[in-house]
Amino acid sequence: MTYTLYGDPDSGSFTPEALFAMLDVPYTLKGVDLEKFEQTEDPYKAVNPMGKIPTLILPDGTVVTESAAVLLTIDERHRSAGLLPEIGSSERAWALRWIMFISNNIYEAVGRTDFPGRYTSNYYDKEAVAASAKSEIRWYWVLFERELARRNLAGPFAFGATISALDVYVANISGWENPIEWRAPNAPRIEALRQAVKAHPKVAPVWARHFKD
Ligand SMILES: N[C@@H](CCC(=O)N[C@@H](CS)C(=O)NCC(=O)O)C(=O)O
Repeated sequence: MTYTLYGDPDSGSFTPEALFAMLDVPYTLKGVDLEKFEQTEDPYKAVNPMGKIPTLILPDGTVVTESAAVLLTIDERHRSAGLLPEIGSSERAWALRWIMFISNNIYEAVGRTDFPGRYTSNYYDKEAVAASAKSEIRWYWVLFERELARRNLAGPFAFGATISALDVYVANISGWENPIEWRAPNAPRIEALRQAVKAHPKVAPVWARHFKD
């Protein structure tokens, strides 16, 4: 039995797919076409009643939803690969802080830009809902950019020269609502990190399946 991952191109399933590629761990990928709204229908709703991807099924059948939980589960089950710093270390606490920051704030706000109609009963408010979520997203990335600047490591990754699961997660989500024209001047460290993740030899083919830039 191997892992099963539910995902779609240009979605949050990039992170677990890239981590499995880095680890050389086999998994079965099951497509959930977001454009066809398959996430809102059975049989997928029976797997994840929230109707969102990614969802990871462990070899024993346990269902793991929520991108941060999926990422941490992969790290814990392949600990020797060092996808994140050692359990109990301060560096890991720093990584956990920003993984949760991205998951709780940025990924949440991306949902508001993608589906603004879910957040207002007034059809004419939809554009305003999406616009305010977009500026929130950018503000959150500026906060992370400032944090990278404060640490002032050589880069290109969050921990320096070595890629981590946090980098993969940042690269995954930082492209949404933020074209290169915004990223380059406003978040140059995040952009450098993103380009380094994209260029990682094991991640590059996964990137090509998901993203255009
Ligand atoms: N809190 C969830 C959010 C996942 C999420 O919003 N995924 C998007 C794709 S990137 C999705 O499935 N959207 C479909 C929908 O909301 O209908 C997580 O961290 O995994």
